[in-house]
Amino acid sequence: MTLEQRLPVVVLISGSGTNLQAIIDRAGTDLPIEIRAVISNRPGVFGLQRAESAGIETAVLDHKTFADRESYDLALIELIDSYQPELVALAGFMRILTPAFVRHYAGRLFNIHPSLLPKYRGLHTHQRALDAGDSLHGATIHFVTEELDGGPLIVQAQVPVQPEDDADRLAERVLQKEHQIYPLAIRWFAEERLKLDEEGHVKLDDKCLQGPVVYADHEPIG
Ligand code: NHR
Ligand code: GAR
Repeated sequence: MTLEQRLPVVVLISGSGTNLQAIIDRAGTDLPIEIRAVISNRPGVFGLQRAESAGIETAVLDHKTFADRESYDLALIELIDSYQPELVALAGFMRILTPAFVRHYAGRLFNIHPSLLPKYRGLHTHQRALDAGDSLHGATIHFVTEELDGGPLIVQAQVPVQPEDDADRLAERVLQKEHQIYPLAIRWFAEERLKLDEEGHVKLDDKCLQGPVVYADHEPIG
């Protein structure tokens, strides 16, 4: 894909949408994507305003108005597919997705998770890293599979833990790195350099990754 031939993307959010903002900003420069829609499961979140300000279509599909996860996810699939995306990016999306949903978007569903996976799947990752006394923390972009936060890893950014850190301070520095690695992984995918093969191996430039691409704290990302 070139800047003239943009990859259609749908972004799913639940909150503030700073990762969404980073993607929007880069789509205005070096990221060959077209954000077709931003969808939130929570009404009224700030990320929806960010999308509107950028002239991007928004939709809310409130999980509270559905009887169960299966019917919610079926409606979500229908909504997403109406925009015909080639990539669906979870950016602070806080609902666990059903196997049927994940299978439908196999190989074209990304998530950003605020830990150095496979450490700390699930929630409250910053506090858990602090409680464990870790000296390194960070964030990971991965392909989503049925296994929660267990899908194939693409890229990680490391963030050293500082002695004075609490969960909020640490989260803030991790978030800055998230804003760098998410557009990077999306760019690789849009440029068709990044793929998930049939066996579930991540390929970058036709080479099988043995683990995620890792950016240490002092390295420029990209
Ligand atoms: N779905 C699948 N199948 N696989 C993954 O890897 C997923 C996923 C859905 C979301 C993001 C994930 C994260 O990066 C993600 C990865 C929400 C929860 C959660 O427990 C856990 C992990 C993630 C997102 N959600 C609660 C639920 O009952 C609701 C919590 C809330 O609303 O605040 O869905 O961390
Ligand atoms: C980010 O730190 C993201 O990694 C995390 O939520 C934050 C969303 O921030 N995601 C999860 O915890 C997924 N369960 P944002 O809305 O400002 O992008």
